[in-house]
Amino acid sequence: MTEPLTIWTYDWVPGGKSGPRGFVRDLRLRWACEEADLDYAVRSVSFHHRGAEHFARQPFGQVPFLEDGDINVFESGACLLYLARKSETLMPTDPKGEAETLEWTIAALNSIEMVTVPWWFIGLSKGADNPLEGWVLQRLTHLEAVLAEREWLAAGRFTVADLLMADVLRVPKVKAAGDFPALTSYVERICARPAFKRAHDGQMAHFAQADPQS
Ligand SMILES: N[C@@H](CCC(=O)N[C@@H](CS)C(=O)NCC(=O)O)C(=O)O
Repeated sequence: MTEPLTIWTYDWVPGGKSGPRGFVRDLRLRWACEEADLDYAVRSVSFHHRGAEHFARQPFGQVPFLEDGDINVFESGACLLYLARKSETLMPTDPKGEAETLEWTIAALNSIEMVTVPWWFIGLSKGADNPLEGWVLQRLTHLEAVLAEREWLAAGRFTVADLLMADVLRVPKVKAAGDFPALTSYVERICARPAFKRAHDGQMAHFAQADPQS
């Protein structure tokens, strides 16, 4: 019998309005498995005490990471592409469809999230102007033009690139960055998929069961 895939995340993260629950990146992997009907288990590393074993699997002490038998993968984007090779639901196998999926998956990470994460982080300090504001708005404007013209990023249908891009764009601060109707309806559409809800519910339940009982 083959072992199910194991998605590793923290045992607990803070909840509430400003906590990261519902946005921890293990959700991307859960979502991909749900879309592709891949069997998976979820296991935890300590949020408070990140030990040598954790760093041996994720060199930055972050989550998620993925275990598939004796194969270990870190970086959510790499994990998604690894999973995508197991199911055409996530990535077509024809060269053109695959190339489009790869380019938009990397674009989500390297052209959008690479800008939105530092912008969001700087914004937390509530200083006057955020020096990355213009850069974020420029990237979102360009993406808006793409998504005003089509329903999906790659291959004319849902792929792992949409999963990742929607996950990057659904962060509340990013959603509120400006008036981007095509991006808004794209995120709503992609996140309305039942697989997203199952993944989200799964993550919320995982962290809630570790809350101290009052
Ligand atoms: N580039 C990494 C980023 C991972 C990341 O930021 N993980 C967060 C949780 S979503 C984390 O572990 N944060 C704690 C930390 O950075 O120490 C990926 O996509 O996997």
